[in-house]
Amino acid sequence: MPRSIRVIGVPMDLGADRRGVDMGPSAIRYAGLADAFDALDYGATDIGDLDVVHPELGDPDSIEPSTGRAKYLAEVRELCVQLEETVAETLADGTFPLVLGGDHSIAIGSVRGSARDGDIGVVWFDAHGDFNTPATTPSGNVHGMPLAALLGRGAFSDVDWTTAPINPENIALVGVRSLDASERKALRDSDVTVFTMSDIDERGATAVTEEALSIANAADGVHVSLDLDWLDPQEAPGVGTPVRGGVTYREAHAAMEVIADANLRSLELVEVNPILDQHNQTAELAVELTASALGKRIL
Ligand code: NNH
Ligand code: MN
Ligand code: MN
Ligand code: MN
Repeated sequence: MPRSIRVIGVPMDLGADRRGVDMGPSAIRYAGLADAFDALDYGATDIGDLDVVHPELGDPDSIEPSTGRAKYLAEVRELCVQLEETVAETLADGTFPLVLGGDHSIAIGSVRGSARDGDIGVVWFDAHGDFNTPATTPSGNVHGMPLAALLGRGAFSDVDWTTAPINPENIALVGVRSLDASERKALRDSDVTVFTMSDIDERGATAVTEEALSIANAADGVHVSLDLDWLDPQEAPGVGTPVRGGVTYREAHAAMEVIADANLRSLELVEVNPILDQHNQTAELAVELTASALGKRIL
């Protein structure tokens, strides 16, 4: 990957019910992101935050999908178009996009941007499947749907997210432990590979991440999308939808050290919610895991 990083903040909370995740980019910066780059010998430029409309100014139902519901779809889509542009431009300039969320709906923009001029795969670290569609979602929250949107599933074709920028055979989900019933069925019927927490229990975080990377290995590299709720809530309490039984601190670092050896094209960290956090520990963890993914070693 290039030795120069561009940090892109996305203070988005329209895709999730819990307000506060819009402060994620600020909390991650405050936790010492810039210093982490210095220690790694990376050049980094922070371009600040993209513009996200406030929930009070948007209309959750301005777009009614042909089937089901997706709250703030118009606003999420507009932001994702902006983010897609920014990520594609960052890559075209020969720099590495590091996207700070915000809720996970922003991955629609980051992945589309990363895939625009390249053939890429995706490794998605998450407690959840993020594979709902407007028809199957129990919540109406787009942050539970980005993978489905990226594959043009369900009513997402209504808003031109039709052409799949990525191949389901090049997508691996890692750390899953919470699936809604119809989401589970859709995943089982898809070509997406799912590594559950049981796989990590049995084979270890390193082996599972290596296999996930071999699945996501495409000609132009891998996009890694890291939802902090992938970790156990004891390590990462500052997330909107915590699920017990996640990876430990050490397992998370071990997985990121495997990522560091891969052909990494773009990276995003999402769902850090400072309002629900304890002393910014989840944001600090996000910084540490970023450093590990970018090559930081103990010795
Ligand atoms: N599956 C639930 C939904 O679709 C929760 C999704 N929440 C997440 N996903 N944080 O990563 O609403
Ligand atoms: Mn806000
Ligand atoms: Mn997610
Ligand atoms: Mn999640």
